[in-house]
Amino acid sequence: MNMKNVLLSLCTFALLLGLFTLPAQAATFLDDFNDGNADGWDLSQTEHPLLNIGNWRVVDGKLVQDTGYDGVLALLPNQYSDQTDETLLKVYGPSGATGFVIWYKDKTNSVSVLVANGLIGVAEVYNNVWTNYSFPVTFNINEDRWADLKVEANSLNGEIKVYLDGTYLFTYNATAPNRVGQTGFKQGNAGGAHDYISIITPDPSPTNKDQCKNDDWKTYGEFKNQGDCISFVVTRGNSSPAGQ
Ligand SMILES: [Ca+2]
Repeated sequence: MNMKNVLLSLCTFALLLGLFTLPAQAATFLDDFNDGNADGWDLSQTEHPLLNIGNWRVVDGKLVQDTGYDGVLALLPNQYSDQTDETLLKVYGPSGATGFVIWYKDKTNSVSVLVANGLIGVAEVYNNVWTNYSFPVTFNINEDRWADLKVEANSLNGEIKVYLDGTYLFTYNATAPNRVGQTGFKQGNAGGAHDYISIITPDPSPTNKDQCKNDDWKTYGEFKNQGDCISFVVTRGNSSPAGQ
């Protein structure tokens, strides 16, 4: 065995033992539907008790749905916790609503942020108990315009920050403990269209002090020491990592 192979073997052995801990990286998912299909999406889910799954299809590089039913879903298969989601959407008149569903566990556990005529509605569902919140916005459904909706969801403290066309509007404080699940679109009434979606997931953050111990704080790539990591956890994310 020559030296190169020895080194390679040592590296492989070290990797197997988990001696090398690489910082977790932020990731981005993007679909602009310009390939003409919705491959990878689950278009068979709905919150509607009559199980109307809608009529999702890609038209001219946009994902559209307009059956007139409520709680029609288009879901991605991955599980997300912390996330920044952005989409360019159009709401269909005279009654449509469309936007994001996040932390979707099943039809009795999720949070959704939908744009409708003159408002953005948040619905938090925990074990089939609904909490609804409505924020008024200047959005006339009859203007037939496209709008950029962005949602920043913090799974540690439950804060969901909502932006429309690049302007911060409000923060909804989720209280339900379920803060991980699928992400996708949710529509009601006349439905609407989505030109693209992007989902940015940040470096995962620790949620338990034990995740900071035994040098595990190093794996997050954002703390200067174990104490910094623990401080982040006990303040539920309000104490930013010292490295940022
Ligand atoms: Ca598109």
